[in-house]
Amino acid sequence: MRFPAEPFRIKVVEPLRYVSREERARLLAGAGLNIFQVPADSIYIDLLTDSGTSAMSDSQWAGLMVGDESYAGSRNFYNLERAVREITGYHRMIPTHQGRMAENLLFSTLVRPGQIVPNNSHFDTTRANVEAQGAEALDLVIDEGLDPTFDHPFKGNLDVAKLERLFETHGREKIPLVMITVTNNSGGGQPVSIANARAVREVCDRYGVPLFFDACRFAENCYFIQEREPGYASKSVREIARELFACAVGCTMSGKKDGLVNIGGFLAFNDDSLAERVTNLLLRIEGFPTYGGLAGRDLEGMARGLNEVLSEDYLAFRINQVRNLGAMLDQAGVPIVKPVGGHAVYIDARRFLPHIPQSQFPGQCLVVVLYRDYGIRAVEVGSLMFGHRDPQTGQDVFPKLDLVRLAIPRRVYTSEQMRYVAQSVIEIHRERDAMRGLRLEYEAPVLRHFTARLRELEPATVQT
Ligand code: P71
Repeated sequence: MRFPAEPFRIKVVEPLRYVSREERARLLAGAGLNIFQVPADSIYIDLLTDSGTSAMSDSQWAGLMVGDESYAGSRNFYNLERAVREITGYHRMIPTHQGRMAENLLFSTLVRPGQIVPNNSHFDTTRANVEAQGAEALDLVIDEGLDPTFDHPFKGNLDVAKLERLFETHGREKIPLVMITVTNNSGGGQPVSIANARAVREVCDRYGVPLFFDACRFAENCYFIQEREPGYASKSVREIARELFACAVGCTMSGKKDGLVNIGGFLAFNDDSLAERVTNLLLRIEGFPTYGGLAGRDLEGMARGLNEVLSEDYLAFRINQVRNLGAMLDQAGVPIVKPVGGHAVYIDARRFLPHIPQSQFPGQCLVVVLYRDYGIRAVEVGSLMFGHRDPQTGQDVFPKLDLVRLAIPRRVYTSEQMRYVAQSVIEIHRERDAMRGLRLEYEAPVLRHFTARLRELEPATVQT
C-alpha cells in the first residue's frame, strides 16, 4: 500500500498571522484589487505558485551547513552534477540561478532570428526567451489538451502529426530545436507519455534536430507515467525518469519546482561542444561554471531535493493532495479543468460565473473574493493575464479560457488546510449569483496582470 497520508512530520513551524476580513478588504482595496500587490504575511493560504515555495527537508537544511563557498570547484557542484547525471543520464550540468536563465543560455546559443521553436506549450518565460532571439514560439499540444472538460491520461502530449507537417513545410534549417514541457504547466500541469516523447524524438532524429525537455516538474510527470502508461506500473519512478530523459538530448530545469528548493536551476545535456559555448556565455552573464549564480549551499539543497522528489511515498502524497482538492471541488459541482494535473487545480471561471462577461474579468472576481472573505491567494490565468487591446482594430481580445489557478506548494500545507480551501471555494460557488464584475482602472503596456488596478462594478452596471 502507498503511504496513506503525509509521509513526513513537522519539525519547524512558521506561524501564520490571522488577519480580519476588514483588514483584508482594506489591503485589497489599497492594492487595486490586485493580489500580486498584497503583502504575503497578510495571506492565510498562499496558492499563487508552486515555484520556490516548497518546504525543505531536515536533510536539505543540514546540506546548507556543508555548503562549500569556494569560488571554483565547490564540492556541492560535484554532488549536484552526480545527482543530475544519475537521474537524467546527462553528463554535463550547468547550474543557473533559476529556470529562465537556463532557457536564456540555451536559446541564445542555439536559436537565430526567424526560426521556429515548437513545444507542447511554452511557459511564459520560455516563450519570452525564444521571442527575445527574434524567433517564433509555437505551441503544438494535442487538441485534447486544449479542451478543459476532455478526460485524457496524457493531455500534455505534443501533436506528432503537427510537428511532422511543420518540418515538411519549413525544413530543418528553420527549426533549431524542439522542446517538450513536463508536465505541461500552461495546459494545467498535464503529463506527457514516454510513447509521445519517443515519437517526437523519432521525428527529431529524422530531421537531425535536438529534442530538449523543460523538466521543472519531471518527477510529477513520471509518477503519472507509472500510474497511467501501459507497461510502467512495475517500474520505479527513478527508472521511468531515466527512460524519459533518454528520449531527449538535454533539459532546462527550474529547481524551484521538483528540485524542492527555493531558488536554483540548471541546464543539462551530453554535448561537450554545446557545453563550451554555453559556458562562455554563462561566464559573462551568470557566474563561474561550478556555481552558476548560486551559493554552494544552494547547489547542495538542490542535489538533495532532486533525490528526495523521486521518493514514491512523497509523490503519491503530493499528487493525491492536489487530486483530492480537485475531487472535493468537483463533487460539489465547482467547474474545474479535468483531469487534475500535477501541481495545481484550475477552476473554470467562465462556467463558475456565467453572468460575468470576460470583459469584466470573471477569474479575477473569484480571486478577489477568495482573498477578501477567506484569506486565500490564487492567481487569475485568463482575461486579465492574457487579454489585450488589438492595436490595429482597437477591439479587446480575450483568451479562450478564464481560469483561476490554485497552485499547491510542495510539503507546505496540511490536508486540513486543503479542506479549508475546498470549503471556501464551495461556499463562494453557492453564493456566486451575488458576485459582481470588475473594470480596469490602470494597466501597464506589458505584463499588465502584475500591476493592474481594478475596481468593482456597481450593481446597476452589471450585465445580466
Ligand atoms: C509558475 C512558475 C513561476 C512563475 C514564473 C513567471 C511568472 C509567474 C510564475 C515557472 C516555470 C515553469 C516552466 C514550465 C519554466 C519556468 C521558469 N513557473 N518552465 O508556474 O512553470 O522557471 O521561475 O525558475 O525561472 O508559477 P523559473
